[in-house]
Amino acid sequence: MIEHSIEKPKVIPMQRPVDRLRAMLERHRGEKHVIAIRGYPDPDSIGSAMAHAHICEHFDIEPTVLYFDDISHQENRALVKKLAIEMVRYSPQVDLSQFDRMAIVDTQTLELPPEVDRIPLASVVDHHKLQGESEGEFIDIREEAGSTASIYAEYLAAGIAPLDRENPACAKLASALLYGIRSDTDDYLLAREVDYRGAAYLAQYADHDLLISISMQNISPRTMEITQRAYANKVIADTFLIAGVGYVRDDDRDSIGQAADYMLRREGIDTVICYGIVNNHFVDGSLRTTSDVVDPDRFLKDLFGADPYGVPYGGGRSDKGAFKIMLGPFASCSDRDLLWRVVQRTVEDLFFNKVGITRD
Ligand SMILES: [Mn+2]
Repeated sequence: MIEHSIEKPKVIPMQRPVDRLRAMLERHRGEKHVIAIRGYPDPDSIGSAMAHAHICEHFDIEPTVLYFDDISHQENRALVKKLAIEMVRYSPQVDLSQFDRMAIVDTQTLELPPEVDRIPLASVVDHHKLQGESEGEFIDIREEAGSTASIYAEYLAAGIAPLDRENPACAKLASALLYGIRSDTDDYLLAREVDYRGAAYLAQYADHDLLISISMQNISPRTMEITQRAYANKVIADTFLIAGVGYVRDDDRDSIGQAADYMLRREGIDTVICYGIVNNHFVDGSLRTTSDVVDPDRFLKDLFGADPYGVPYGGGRSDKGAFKIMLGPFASCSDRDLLWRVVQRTVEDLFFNKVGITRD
């Protein structure tokens, strides 16, 4: 008889992320934390920040949600207004010395003003591609999640800070998170298990009439006009479509992405890049793809490279990406048409070169 010596497997206690988050927040009871939203607030980052604030309050931590760029999409403005979300727009007048720690949601890389960057990092919760080592006491980065809101829904479902059906603030929070999941997963087309689980939990608490009224926001005339310009300027190469929309005001920056969404629906097209000069200062663009072979993150990093500090001009996730290139002193060019033509020509050249098609 052969005896197998059976080694007992070592039991390594696997701590769930929610337990690690709880332990981190326990350590900081009584503090003031700032929750930073990087870039333009979108439903996912807004909902996640609200959830983080709600959880902080449960641990006797006073939260402040801080954002840096204007809320430009009309749906996002409706979200903030209808949910009466309290957020502070950053300005040098905001007294940052009052904050003990900072949490960042829906991003890992901080492009924050240095005075904000100095605040010790308590947590990083995100679903974008891992950007290398993040420092922070608590880190939960899950590329398999369709939204950061789904990760926060998981914490809430695990009971870290209970939701109360009778409390209107909880209904608003659940609605915001649900909206974040829906928005980042393109109406659940890209949703994975964690997103559906989060949505199923939140659905019990959300205000569904409110959600409908937010989604019914109309397309602004300016977005339609920018989409029209994109359509007029489009260049099609194989299954790619690239369209420059010229000069765009800062407030309408989101229209570039919306124009790209719209163009992607054209039959025979699987990848779209729309771009324009925003606020007279930078080239801003959006990439949308349904292609199996185009990885927006790699595509944009290859296309535009990085600045002298190694920070890439663009990046993204599986189905979309964005880029931003400062014009620097070129912004002062007195001939706006000429400047636009230079930008357009350069972006198109880089693009055609990358996809291996020669311009005729
Ligand atoms: Mn997100």
